[in-house]
Amino acid sequence: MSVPQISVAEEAAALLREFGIAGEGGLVSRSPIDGNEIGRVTEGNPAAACAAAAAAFLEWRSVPAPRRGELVRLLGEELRASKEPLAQLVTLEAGKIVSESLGEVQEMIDICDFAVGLSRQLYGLTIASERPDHRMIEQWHPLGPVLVISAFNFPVAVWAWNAALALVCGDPVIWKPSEKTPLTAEAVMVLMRRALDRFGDAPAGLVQLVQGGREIGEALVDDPRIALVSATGSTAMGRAVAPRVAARFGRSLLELGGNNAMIVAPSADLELAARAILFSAAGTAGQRCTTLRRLIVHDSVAEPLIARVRELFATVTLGDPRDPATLIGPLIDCAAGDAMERVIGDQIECVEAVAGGHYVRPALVEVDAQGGTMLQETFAPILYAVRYTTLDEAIALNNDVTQGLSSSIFTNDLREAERFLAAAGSDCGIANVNIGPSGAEIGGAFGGEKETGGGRESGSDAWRAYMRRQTNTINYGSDLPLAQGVRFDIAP
Ligand code: UN1
Repeated sequence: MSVPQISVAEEAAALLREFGIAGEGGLVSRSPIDGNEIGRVTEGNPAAACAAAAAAFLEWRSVPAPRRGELVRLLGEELRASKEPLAQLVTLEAGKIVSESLGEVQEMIDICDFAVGLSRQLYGLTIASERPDHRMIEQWHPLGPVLVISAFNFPVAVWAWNAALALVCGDPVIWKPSEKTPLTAEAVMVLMRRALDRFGDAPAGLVQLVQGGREIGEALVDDPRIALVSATGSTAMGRAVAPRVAARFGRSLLELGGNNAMIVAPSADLELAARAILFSAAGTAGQRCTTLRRLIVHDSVAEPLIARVRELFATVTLGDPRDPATLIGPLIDCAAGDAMERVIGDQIECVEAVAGGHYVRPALVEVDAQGGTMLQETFAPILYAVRYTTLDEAIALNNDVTQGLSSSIFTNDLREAERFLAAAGSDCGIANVNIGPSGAEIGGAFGGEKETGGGRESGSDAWRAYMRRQTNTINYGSDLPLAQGVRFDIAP
């Protein structure tokens, strides 16, 4: 396969036809590949969406969970059947290379499979009661409508992480995608509607898409009918969203900025580390929340490792993400290029890959000490490298940022690896050994600490955020003993 001969706009038009999307409306989508318009969508109505979701909840919460799982199983089938065209649209609208776009749709399929199994495993506890002839249990009930706010960089997978879990947990879903990637959201909704049609009797308003900008997002965030706001994006966005949700005592699940580090220790396999650095620092043009942004390298191996990374950065193929030879596609837009330039100045190397797109070579910036712009998350392929002498110092550097999403260590020394994973080691939600900080599987809980927001999505027991916990005490005796031995007897 090589780069299609047809233009980005023509390819997008063909894909939209294939999905049956009109591509009309007041909101414009542009491809980062060449900056051209590839379609339009219509702005949504937040109040109407919340009303429909609240009505759907009253029905969906009483559908047995394994039956709810059947809907997610059908969604997984639709995603399998349309994996390629959906991935092509992700490439056109988000600028990812085809392999990563296919991987993103695979991540959707994986979470559907996970959620189907989960629909039979929403387990509560049986708890020992201190009172005779009493039984205590804990149950998990559906929570209510869930709002999913997603970012451009994972325009479809992050919705699926949330929607697949929310649906089996008994919650309707409203999706407010990034304004930069509205068409992929429309395509996912087409597949969702096919699954809903095959399912048959799901309530109207169970899964909705509300397109729009900040004001639309704010109206949804403020609506008291939304029980959970699951928001993925920058720390600044989270800082705006979280207090609004808290003010109405709503629940939020935040997956915000990262400033992820990799420690490379003296015993590390340097070639393995260099390959992991290339993928995690430069892949997706540095636009993952899990992107490697800080390399903390031991003095004794710094020179050869940095030289090898420089070589890889200098030769990695940049270009049209539709070309299978390309490893690095464009930045999402001009503003992303400007942000990179503000941070590294004339060290930025722009590449004229496709006219109208913003293509930049990954940059490695060596620093003597951690500080300044290295503490920020700039959504671009900038890797800072700093040297260390002791592991304690390296771990302190790893932790000495305001974000706490992902981290990794390359070492063949068991003691070092375990110290990195221990309580006094990495303070991040994700800590890896001999792999980079990005590219997580769906089976684990995904998210991080500090300014990353504290939320966990995807695997493990992340489903609990989408349900309400209820503690039940049942008395099957003929007395009324009180807890803690309290006496409250009435005269006979
Ligand atoms: C994100 O960038 O918001 O671990 C999510 C990863 C991907 C998900 C990234 N599975 O890099």
